[in-house]
Amino acid sequence: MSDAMEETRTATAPQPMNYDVVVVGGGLGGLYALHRLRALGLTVRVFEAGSGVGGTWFWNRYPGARCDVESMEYSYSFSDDLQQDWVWPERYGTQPEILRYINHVADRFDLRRDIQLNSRVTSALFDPDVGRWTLKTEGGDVVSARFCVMASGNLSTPRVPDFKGLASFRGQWYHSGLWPHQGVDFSGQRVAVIGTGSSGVQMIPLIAAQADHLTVFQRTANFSLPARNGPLDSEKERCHKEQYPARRRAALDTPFGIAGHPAPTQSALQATEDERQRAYDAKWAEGGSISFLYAYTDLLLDKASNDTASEYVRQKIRGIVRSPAVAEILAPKDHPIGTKRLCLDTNYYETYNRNNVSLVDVKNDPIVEITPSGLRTASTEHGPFDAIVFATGFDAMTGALREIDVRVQGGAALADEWQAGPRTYLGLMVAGFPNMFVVTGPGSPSVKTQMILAIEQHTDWIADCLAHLRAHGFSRIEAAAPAQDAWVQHVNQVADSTLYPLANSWYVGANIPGKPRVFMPYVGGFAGYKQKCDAVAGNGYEGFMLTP
Ligand code: N01
Repeated sequence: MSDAMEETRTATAPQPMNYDVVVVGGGLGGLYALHRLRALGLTVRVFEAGSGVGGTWFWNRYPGARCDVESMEYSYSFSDDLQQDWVWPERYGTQPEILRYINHVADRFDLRRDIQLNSRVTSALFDPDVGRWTLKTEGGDVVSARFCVMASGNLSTPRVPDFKGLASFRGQWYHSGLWPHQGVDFSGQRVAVIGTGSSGVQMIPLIAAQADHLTVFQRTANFSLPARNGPLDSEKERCHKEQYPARRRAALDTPFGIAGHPAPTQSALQATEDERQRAYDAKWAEGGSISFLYAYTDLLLDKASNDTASEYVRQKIRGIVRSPAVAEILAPKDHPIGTKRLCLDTNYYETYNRNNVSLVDVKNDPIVEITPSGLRTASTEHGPFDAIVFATGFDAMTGALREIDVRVQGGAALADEWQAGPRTYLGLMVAGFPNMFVVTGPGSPSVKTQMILAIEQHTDWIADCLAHLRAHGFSRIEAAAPAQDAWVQHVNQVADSTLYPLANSWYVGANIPGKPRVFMPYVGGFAGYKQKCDAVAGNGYEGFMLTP
């Protein structure tokens, strides 16, 4: 990289505007990237599609939206002052609270002046002759940068299934990830919710409490555990804050990037039935998914072990839901617990005991069309409904990147390169796409960890890498194809050694018709992954090609 990194905008700046780095996305990843890279003296511009910062937490405003990782963990660690000052009122942060926090971060670290809102990036083109990326936005902005950081999110491309007849629906329809900012009042309405993933499970109890009648359309029964949310105990908070730096360091040495859960020491099959019952009872009472999956060493590795935990939760469902027929529909039987994203809820299964809630199993009787007044499954007309809520998820992990026309001049688009599934080196870079970094990309632990920790780890790595390039006079970095091939193979091997591939989950793209079935996140554990990234950097960016 030349010493003379481009100067930022001046009154007479030429078009396109030139930066050292353009960051795509103003969520938790983009904000930290801006903060971290600006501190290196680089000129940075962030483009964000929304009218505010916050990414996921800006868009997902559905009733009951909250984080399923505890708030004391799910927050930035880069500033001790910030983590000491911020007070989380509840064990799990609500969407409004987390969005308030993100806005506070944007103000506190003076980030807004380098963020352009309402600006969806549509293309990114690398010119190998001049070694620069040119990005264009929907609104016609054109910017040029030596480096491009894609912080466009893993769950940021909402997906409404391609149902026939949606345009004919006379009521209102909503998607969990595109929720109206003014909120929705379902009072007195007949509402349909399609989808029972984390979003559906969180919103269903609240919509049921407000609506006249709620009909839930479930394709796959999902395991959900009680969150046991509540006000954050002030003594607990004080202790946590006292040990914050140590706890953050400890989190780096865990598989999920979350501290405070002692590592299990034995297989579920080594315990007696009584011991297992007591262990699962304790986890159920404690609330939280990491703690439950951490009851034994092999719940995500051994089907027989997993069966003990899966059956425990099925029995809980049967104990909570009064109608045996409804309980059986709700009790998941087609995948091991934890292999689809485990949900956390407050009164989810209890909601099916309400008189104003019905459950429709659309596994064997799929939705075939939306009608003007409701919807039709293969066998039955359902409705009338005043509103339909799609809690149908996202084109996960690759959707946002594939929507941007990313390419090197004269070369194939990233979307085409990934036709058969995403390929990255460490989830950080893609061979053939120089100077483009991905924050928590496919092939990294990302969604299988505490996301903010994963974001910080990736961004720190990228920042250190840029500093290294500058210090050593390199202007270009690119993942080498053999290193990428080996990493992709490793990611697959690790996934195949677990139970994860047994589920039709968004981790394998199963929720998107036609999406190649490839296990996208790295499930070898955060700690080992970070060591690998550090070792790669320590060995002069092994597996990357650096050119002056
Ligand atoms: O989406 P999902 P989500 N007909 O894909 C169903 C994070 N998150 O928005 O399982 C009928 O999990 C689909 O059925 P199936 C978290 O990582 C976190 O709920 O594909 N049904 C499924 O039931 C989460 O995992 C929080 O068979 C259809 C549902 O819609 C991720 O975001 C809160 C259908 C989609 O579930 C995504 O969660 C919310 C069709 N044609 C989200 N198509 C926290 O707590 C899809 N479905 C932090």
